[in-house]
Amino acid sequence: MASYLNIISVILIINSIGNAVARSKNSRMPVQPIKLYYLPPSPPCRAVMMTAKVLGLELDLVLTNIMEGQHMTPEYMKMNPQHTIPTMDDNGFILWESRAIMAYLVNAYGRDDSFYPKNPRQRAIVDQRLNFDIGTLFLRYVNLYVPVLFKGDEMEQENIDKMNEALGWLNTMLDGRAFVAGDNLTIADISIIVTITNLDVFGYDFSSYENVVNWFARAKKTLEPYGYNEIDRAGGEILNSFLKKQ
Ligand SMILES: N[C@@H](CCC(=O)N[C@@H](CS)C(=O)NCC(=O)O)C(=O)O
Repeated sequence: MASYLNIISVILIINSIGNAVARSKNSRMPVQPIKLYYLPPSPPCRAVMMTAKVLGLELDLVLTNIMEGQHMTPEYMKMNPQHTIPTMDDNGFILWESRAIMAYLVNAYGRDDSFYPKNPRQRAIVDQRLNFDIGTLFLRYVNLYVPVLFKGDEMEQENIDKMNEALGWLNTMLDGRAFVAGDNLTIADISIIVTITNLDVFGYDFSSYENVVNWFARAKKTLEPYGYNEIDRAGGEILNSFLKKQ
């Protein structure tokens, strides 16, 4: 009887180890909801939030009002000395820079690599688009609109020309492609759509960039089930209300 029970308990132990291995292989879910320090209108926060939705990840959103200095407290600066939002805390792993956070989320929790391909050449194209956004497209949007948003200045022609030049480059990158880095949505689309949403909500005319217009419609539709309207559009509308106050 005793040996029979021993055999049963050995079988149960082997079974439970097997189940644990199977779970950890398939689940790829965070130990606890990932904390995201954010503010709804912030463009990089919106990109991270949509990425989490695309991946089916629950976020523990921590409202951080940078207008009230909530990012300048000693606790916040200890976590992120650069005091920017978004900042992510995944069970003690702290990361800032939205594009790095998006890549991490796909690498750590994506069911597959489609949103950030592992293939070196495909990934390089996604990285090129992400770098184009941070260093050129979004930067030129910032240079164009920040003086308008926060100082009430008129848009400067030189900044409009630079914005249009960047939109022209994006238009060319989209030649023959459904999405910015290929045939399917990647984190590069999510990063870039936030920039284009702001331009659209602010009424900036980019209708002559046909590929951009068609891609924008396609990417919006693809992201609709993942909070495009509630997160991205709504955030852009908040920024637009700042613009209208001028
Ligand atoms: N490149 C960064 C930009 C982050 C950033 O500048 N966020 C703004 C809000 S949209 C911010 O935190 N501003 C406050 C500060 O820099 O002190 C990213 O993509 O995460």
